[in-house]
Amino acid sequence: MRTQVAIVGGGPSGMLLSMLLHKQGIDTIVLERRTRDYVLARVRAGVLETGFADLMREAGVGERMDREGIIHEGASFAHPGGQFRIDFEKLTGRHVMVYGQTEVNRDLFEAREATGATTLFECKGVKPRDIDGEQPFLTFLHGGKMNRLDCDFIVGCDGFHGPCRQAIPEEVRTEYEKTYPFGWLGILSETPPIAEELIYAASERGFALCSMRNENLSRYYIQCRLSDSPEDWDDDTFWEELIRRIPETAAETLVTGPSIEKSIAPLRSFVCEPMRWGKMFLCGDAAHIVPPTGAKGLNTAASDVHYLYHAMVQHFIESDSQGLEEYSARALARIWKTQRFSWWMTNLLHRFPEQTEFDLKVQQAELAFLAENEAAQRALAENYVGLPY
Ligand code: RFL
Ligand code: PHB
Repeated sequence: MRTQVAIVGGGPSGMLLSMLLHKQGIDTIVLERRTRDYVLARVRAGVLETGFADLMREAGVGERMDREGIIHEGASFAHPGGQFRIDFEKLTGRHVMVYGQTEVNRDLFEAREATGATTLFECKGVKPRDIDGEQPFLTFLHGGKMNRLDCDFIVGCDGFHGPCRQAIPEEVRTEYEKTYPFGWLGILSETPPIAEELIYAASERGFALCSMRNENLSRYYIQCRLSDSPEDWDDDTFWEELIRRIPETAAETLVTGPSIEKSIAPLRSFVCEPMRWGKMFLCGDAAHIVPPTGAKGLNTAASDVHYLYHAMVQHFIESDSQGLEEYSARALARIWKTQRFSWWMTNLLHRFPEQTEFDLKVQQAELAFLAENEAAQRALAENYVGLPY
């Protein structure tokens, strides 16, 4: 088998990149470890920056998103001192869109299938080879036999646990990591959302977030201990705890119901440098992870895709490799700003086990400042709607 760009991973990064390249006549093959159904069942991100939505449109996959996605012009922030709204549209002239990652992936799968391009599911033991040579290739088990895929470039869109980052020699790879002493317990329920906009709540009992997917599908999160498991939290206990963490006026409108999904995600900040080695490039969670507080994981994956897509087009169509040479540095410059914002939002809104009385007072003062200061609100809003590419 041979292709121009071999993409490892059929998550949103891999599928979006493959569709954009296909539109430009650049051939790709996507290798995915899981089944199609498994990938589509993973409940993850819900908030898309305008830049992400624009890329979906450019890839020719934006129609359902534009029909069913919900525009959010602001979000609410609650804390023990009160509640305030940040008006993204007024402060930045921009907004975000609520449209689930599951739907993004479904649209991308269906569009790619319609092109007839090859996506191989259930590929085992994918291994990038000769990435610092002239002829990179991948080996993998599929359909009961070993296969070889030759290509011009490999793109690792294989998420945090994938094999591509590990293929960069340890002596050239630097990994920056921060783990947080808590996780997020998330549930999905077929109930109407509590409010029209998201509510981020920094309560004395810990963080809570009220989000949504559509008018009859709600997504809620609460900060939990790392040692907790979803079985420790039956639905009633979850709703009781959520109610204690959100403002009373909001709690009065909460419609509870059985959860249809429940999972715990640990919080982590992580960056791998460089994001290119020889003929292999990393995109999305394969190279970086943010804590979900700023809703930036999927959106940062999209900015990588943007830079790499344009660099590939420049290479294959204009025979100019400068964009590829600059990819890692350009992507990392934006990633670090997003890392800073996600880390800051996480510190602002969570309770930390080691927090001193001084730390708490500073946190409260920061929330009070944000509640009343337009410049501070604008800084949050500009990051939340997405920094320019
Ligand atoms: P993914 O989605 O992890 O996809 C990687 C794909 O690679 C496959 N793979 C392999 N394929 C072949 N061979 C191998 N050896 C392989 N190993 C792995 C995997 O099966 C998978 O299909 O990475 P990608 O495409 O870079 O996308 C990143 C996003 O999924 C992620 O950043 C977001 O979900 C993060 N995130 C959020 N991001 C946002 O922008 N806004 C949000 O509101 C938001 N909320 C969230 C989130 C992540 C969460 N969790 C569960 C971590 C909320 C949560 C709870
Ligand atoms: C979500 O709806 O899953 C979501 C929304 C906002 C975040 C994180 C997750 O900051």
